[in-house]
Amino acid sequence: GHLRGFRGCTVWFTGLSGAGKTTLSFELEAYLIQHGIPAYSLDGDNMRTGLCKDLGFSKQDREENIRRVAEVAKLFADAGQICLCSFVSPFAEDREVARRIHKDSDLPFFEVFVDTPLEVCEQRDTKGLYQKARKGIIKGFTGIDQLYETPENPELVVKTVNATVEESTMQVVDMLRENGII
Ligand code: GGZ
Repeated sequence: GHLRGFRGCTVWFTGLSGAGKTTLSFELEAYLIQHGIPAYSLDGDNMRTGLCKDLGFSKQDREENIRRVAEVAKLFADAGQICLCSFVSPFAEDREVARRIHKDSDLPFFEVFVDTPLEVCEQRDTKGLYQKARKGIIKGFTGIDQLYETPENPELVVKTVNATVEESTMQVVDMLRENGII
């Protein structure tokens, strides 16, 4: 569509399990909605239970997961939404595919690296997954026995250690303002 108040875009949060991606995305979604800006969050919980339920965590499956998510995000962005995607997305080439899918449709794409050290994520271990990965009960866990490729040129780096969720949220809001999205 061409007549709308807000330009849609995708904000892509990448980082380790437990880094705070979904927490940040939900806080940002609430902020945007409160300000009358349409926003919608995608994450493993709503994608891997439906559209991506045939996929696991091998490199190949993650690649396909990210591709599908990016195609869905593109549609939300094209519909004028700020689509907030929270996926570990550990591989740089998959994140580049997500970016390309948006660029090819002239839709703004912002990669946000939620930079929380592995030690902190493992300490938090909100879902007990790191413990299971350490014991070998879960195989191919990002940061333990599978790679996380640190983003080299993200639009924004958010460090969650020594920052409140509100502060981190405002960092992303400022980025959206500086880029004329809101
Ligand atoms: C990483 C895993 C794995 C493995 C299950 N590796 O903290 P969470 O629980 O909610 O976030 C993780 C989520 C990762 O799914 P994504 O769709 O974001 O992954 S990717 O972008 O790489 O496709 C974690 C849980 O699922 N989880 N097994 N092996 N995270």
